Order: sequence, then C-alpha cells, then structure tokens
Amino acid sequence: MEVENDIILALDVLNRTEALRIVESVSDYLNTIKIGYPLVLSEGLQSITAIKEEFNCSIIADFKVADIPATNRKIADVTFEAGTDAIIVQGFVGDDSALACMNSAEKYGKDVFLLTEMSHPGASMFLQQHAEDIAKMGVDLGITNFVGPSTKLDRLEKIRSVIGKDSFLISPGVGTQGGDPKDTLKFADALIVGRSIYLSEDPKKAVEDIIGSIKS
Ligand code: O7E
Repeated sequence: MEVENDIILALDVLNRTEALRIVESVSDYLNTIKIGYPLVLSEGLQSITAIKEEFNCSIIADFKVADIPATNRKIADVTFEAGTDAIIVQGFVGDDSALACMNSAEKYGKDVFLLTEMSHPGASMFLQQHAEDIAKMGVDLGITNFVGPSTKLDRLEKIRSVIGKDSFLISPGVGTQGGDPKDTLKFADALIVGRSIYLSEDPKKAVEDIIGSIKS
C-alpha cells in the first residue's frame, strides 16, 4: 500500500458530512484513510463507499475483527464488498480466525493488517505479553501488513524485529496519545493519526505540521 506522506488519517468522526469535509481539506497531502466503528455505526458502510468514490483514496477498515472464523469471514466479505482496500484483524483470536480474513482478502484481491499490540496503557495487562507471538503467527501465515503502537517505541522495535524489514508496519498513537511522528517512523512505515488532525481548527495545517516534523 502506497501511503502518501506516510500518514494515514483515522477518521473517527460520527457524521458523514463532517467526514467528507475533513477528507476534502487534507486530500492534497493524504491518500489513505482509516475508517472504523465510529463512522460506520453512525452512518453505515455506505460512508466507506462514498468517501472512496469521491476521493479515490485507499480505505483501511478498522473493525479489529476478532471472532470465530465463520463470522470473521462474513465480516470481511461484507467489508470488502463495500469497496474497502484493507481490513484490520486482531491477532489474539488465533490463526484460524486470521486466516478466514486472509481468505476473504484473497478472494477480493485486498489486504489484511494484523494488529499485534495496542497503544493504550491497558494493553500492557494482557495483549503485550503475547504481541511478539502474535506477530510471529502473522509472519507464519504469510501476512505482510501489521499494526503496532507508537506510544511504546521499545515494543514497536521488537515487533519490527519479529516481522522483518520488508513487512509493512503502521502505527497509531501519534499526537494526542503521545507518540512522536519522526521517532515512530524509525520503526514503522506509516503513522495513523486521528484527533490531532480532525479536531484541529485547520486539519490541512495540522497535516502540514506533522509532515514538517517528520522532515525536520
Ligand atoms: O489517538 P488518535 O485520535 O490519533 O487516534 C488513533 C486511532 O488509531 C484511533 O482510530 C484508534 O482506534 C486507533 N488505534 C489506536 O489508537 N491504538 C491501537 O493500538 C490501535 C488502533 C488502531 O487503529 O488499530 C488498528 C490499526
């Protein structure tokens, strides 16, 4: 996936008009949008289709899919039917559940991202202890796209060491959660940024500032 300026916008707004306004304002700089439950539960899966059609951008559906294989397969199929380019899958549910999403992605010619470890403090309670095993499971399954936290760079570095330099690693937690854009890109290929951009009075300027800090 070619992520322009190494920044993925996390479009966690609840209103389609607002979503379109924000994407429009950053479209000179960004070509990849992550859309998850906030927008889809508010405005439906059609909001993905509408944004994709209007801006011709790549859409990553962040449903953190985490069910039994049969249900994962249905979720992935419906998501890809809506025009999504990639789906995010939780790794802790195991290889059969991840494989169900991979099979769906293969059918539609799309991608799977495997979530290894999360960026919030509570992730250290359960997920962190297994993150490297989850990453290894993904490698063994043939997954080449991963998600790891920008808020814990030592952990991000570890995950990179497990998945290898050729895998594509995207990292949330930059900005509001405390992660630094430039430091994160020492280990990740692209940043996921939400509130620092969409809550800004001037989302375009917020993106320019992040790009500036990456290049500084
Ligand atoms: O903190 P923000 O506003 O910049 O938003 C971060 C986004 O990344 C938001 O959509 C959140 O749900 C997501 N995210 C995390 O913040 N931490 C994680 O560990 C994982 C994700 C995520 O996107 O998971 C799938 C990639």
